Amino acid sequence: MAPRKTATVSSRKTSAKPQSKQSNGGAIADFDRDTELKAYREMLLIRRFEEKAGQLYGMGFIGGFCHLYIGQEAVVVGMQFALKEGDQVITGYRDHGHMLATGMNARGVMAELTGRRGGYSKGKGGSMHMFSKEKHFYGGHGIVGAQVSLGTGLAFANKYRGNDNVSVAYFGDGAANQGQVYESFNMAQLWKLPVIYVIENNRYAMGTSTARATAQADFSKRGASFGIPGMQVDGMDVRAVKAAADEAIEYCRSGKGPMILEMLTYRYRGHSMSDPAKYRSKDEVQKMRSESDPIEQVRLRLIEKGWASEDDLKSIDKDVRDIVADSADFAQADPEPDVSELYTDILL
Ligand SMILES: Cc1ncc(C[n+]2csc(CCOP(=O)(O)OP(=O)(O)O)c2C)c(N)n1
Ligand SMILES: [Mg+2]
Repeated sequence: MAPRKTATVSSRKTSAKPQSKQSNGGAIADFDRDTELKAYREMLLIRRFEEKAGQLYGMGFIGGFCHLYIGQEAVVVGMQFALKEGDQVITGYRDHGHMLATGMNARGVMAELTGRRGGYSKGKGGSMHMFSKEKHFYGGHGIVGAQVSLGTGLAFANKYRGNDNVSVAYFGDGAANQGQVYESFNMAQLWKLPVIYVIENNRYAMGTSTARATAQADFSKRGASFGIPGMQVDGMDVRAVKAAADEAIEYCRSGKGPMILEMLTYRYRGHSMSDPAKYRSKDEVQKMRSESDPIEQVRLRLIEKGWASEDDLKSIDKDVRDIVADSADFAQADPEPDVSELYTDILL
């Protein structure tokens, strides 16, 4: 079946965006039909979930900060495809996608956003503070860069215990300029810790572009003085992410130490829900959406290869929308925590 006329995303190996390059030889994982469908479903779940969270925020159901991940879905889904049970994930405040990708359920995440009992932190944490030991998700951190040293600590624990788990510490281009990142790099390389540093370079730290804030804009080289290898990856192509993740995980799991993966990606929405977005043009955002969208790339391949019909994809979209609608209903109906919970789950 021919691709839809409105779609302009190319299904070539790499997307057409200007910063798109990959230094691991541009490796692209070979996805079979089931894997493409899984990637489509999982990225779509994150996208629809985030759209709904944005709506609920606008309606006043979600308070405080809320940072949406829309546009960056291929990074976390591609990485997660390469991990095994027991590997840990930690990230910053733009974290809902990471939670869903690790398998945390939509109800628990949405109910946490609305501050309800059924939320992952019993309604007491909110968007930036959710955890799941069961799914090996260690947060959700509002302090820029904090997760880098904590993620390094997770790797230290793995090494100390002698298991073969790796930890993945996600952080942004802005966080990459933070001092504790380099203290962590030093220790990780010194002790050959199994940690993958995933720098999600979405080109902006709040309203500041990397061009204005970054002396070394090739973030894959940020570990060079410690001897930590890095790769620059097309973070809009889930197959490129998976290929790079496979390489990094093999390297880390075999005891060689940390690795950096710089994911070239883009966020479509503002930094947070209260961002007037005056630092970039609408055209820039539109160009990324129409030329490099990670979900549209998969959709086109599925159609072009005859692996799915428009109806098949509509039915996936319906399933996903149902999950998200159910989570939103739950998140509005579930009660808020009881006042007696004010003094539980805290360190005194
Ligand atoms: C230590 C610290 N400094 C400043 C802030 C305010 N702040 C929140 S997000 C952010 C930008 C970080 O950008 P980046 O690391 O690129 O991540 P992105 O938001 O693009 O995902 C800043 C400066 C903070 N939360 N913590
Ligand atoms: Mg950024």
